[in-house]
Amino acid sequence: MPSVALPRRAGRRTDLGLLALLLVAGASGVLAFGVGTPLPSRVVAAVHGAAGLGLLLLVPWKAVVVRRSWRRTQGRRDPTAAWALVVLLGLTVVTGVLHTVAGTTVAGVGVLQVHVAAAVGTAVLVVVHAVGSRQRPRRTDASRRALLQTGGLAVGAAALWGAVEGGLRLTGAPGARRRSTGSHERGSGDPDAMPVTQWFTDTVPGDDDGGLELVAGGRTARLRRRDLDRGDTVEAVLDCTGGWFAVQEWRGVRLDRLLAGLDLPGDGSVDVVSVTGYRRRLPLADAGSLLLATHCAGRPLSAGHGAPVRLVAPGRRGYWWVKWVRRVEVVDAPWWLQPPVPLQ
Ligand code: HEM
Ligand code: HEM
Ligand SMILES: Nc1nc2c(c(=O)[nH]1)N[C@H]1C(S)=C(S)[C@@H](COP(=O)(O)O)O[C@H]1N2
Ligand SMILES: [Mo]
Repeated sequence: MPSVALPRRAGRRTDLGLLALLLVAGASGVLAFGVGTPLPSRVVAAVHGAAGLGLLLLVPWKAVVVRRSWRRTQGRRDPTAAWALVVLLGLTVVTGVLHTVAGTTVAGVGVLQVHVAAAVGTAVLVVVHAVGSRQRPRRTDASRRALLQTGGLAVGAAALWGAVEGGLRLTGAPGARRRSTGSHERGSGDPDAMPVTQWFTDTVPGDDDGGLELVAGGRTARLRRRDLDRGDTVEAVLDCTGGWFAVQEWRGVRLDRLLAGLDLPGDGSVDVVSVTGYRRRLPLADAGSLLLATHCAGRPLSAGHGAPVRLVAPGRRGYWWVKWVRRVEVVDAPWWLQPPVPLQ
């Protein structure tokens, strides 16, 4: 190709802009499942919303790239993968906004579950698409002009996010009352109205009153349910990554009180294991804020919500709140030595 030709791949910056926004949206989306405390979750959700909405700003430019590509290839390329990408990304954005504006389920479908599934599909297809089209960064991408364009895109994305937030407040849509994580309120103070949620494939077990095994320093103690209701109470937010939250008063025994007097490692962890095998490992240093709860809102836990006893982990997302706890074991291993999310 002669050197006087136009840049062979004009529209590169548009594509790289899309790629950057997708990377930020994907990373912040994953991060969103890991944060539960107000400030970090607000920042992550805002960055995520801005990056996701910012994609829309590039649609007019991308349309030029797409039209030119079609003219050039004249139907010689199979468009299926490109169309699948358009559809999946569209579904991702629409479900993201729908969850933000309206709530956790729409016509019985968990909007956020669809959102995450569509996002994963988008990620796979965009890698195939980007690798296939070989759109690489160049040295000139760090030019003053390119930096200004990047800044403009970031400002535009933030403005779009701000406009959505403002719109929610003006219209009083449910989204105006959502939590810092983006979750919508469901059944606060009323456990019967709170959803019963399993992380992945776990199921509510049948009646089990084998009690609780407490394993520490090579010794095992067996505790009955009534040994665990020691009147310690805490008000805490159960915030499910499915997109809902509830504030409840939980009652039972604080973990540090349960472990008092035992021979404990200085910086160990505690494995909290369900009768179903579902498990999470938490730092022993958190024991003062963790509760093994037998009651919620003054009533014994229902089977669905974790009877006879469940973990209450304030500030952590719902998947840490192990239900139907059968064993609590103090271990030397660090808490992060476990799958980042449960596997069942
Ligand atoms: C945000 C998601 C994206 C969507 C929905 C999308 C969609 C499309 C579509 C429909 C086409 C025209 C059909 C085709 O040539 O395959 C196209 C062309 C193209 N895309 Fe994307 N794209 C996206 C992101 C990207 C990214 C991240 C890159 C690279 C970093 C990229 C690079 C290209 C290139 C180079 C072409 C032109 C190919 C040619 O001229 O023949 N796209 N894109
Ligand atoms: C291709 C990747 C993704 C894109 C383009 C995307 C896009 C979006 C958009 C546009 C919104 C609405 C923002 C608003 O209206 O303010 C949203 C919300 C949300 N997304 Fe994503 N998303 C992606 C991946 C993910 C992933 C992987 C997760 C979680 C694992 C996730 C979790 C969420 C959550 C929790 C919200 C609600 C945030 C809030 O209400 O403020 N997203 N997403
Ligand atoms: N054993 C077990 N505990 C579990 C789960 C599970 O699937 N199995 N799901 C977790 C998730 S994802 C959430 S959001 C909360 C939901 O608690 P709830 O059903 O009482 O509302 O329980 C957590 N504890
Ligand atoms: Mo959850």
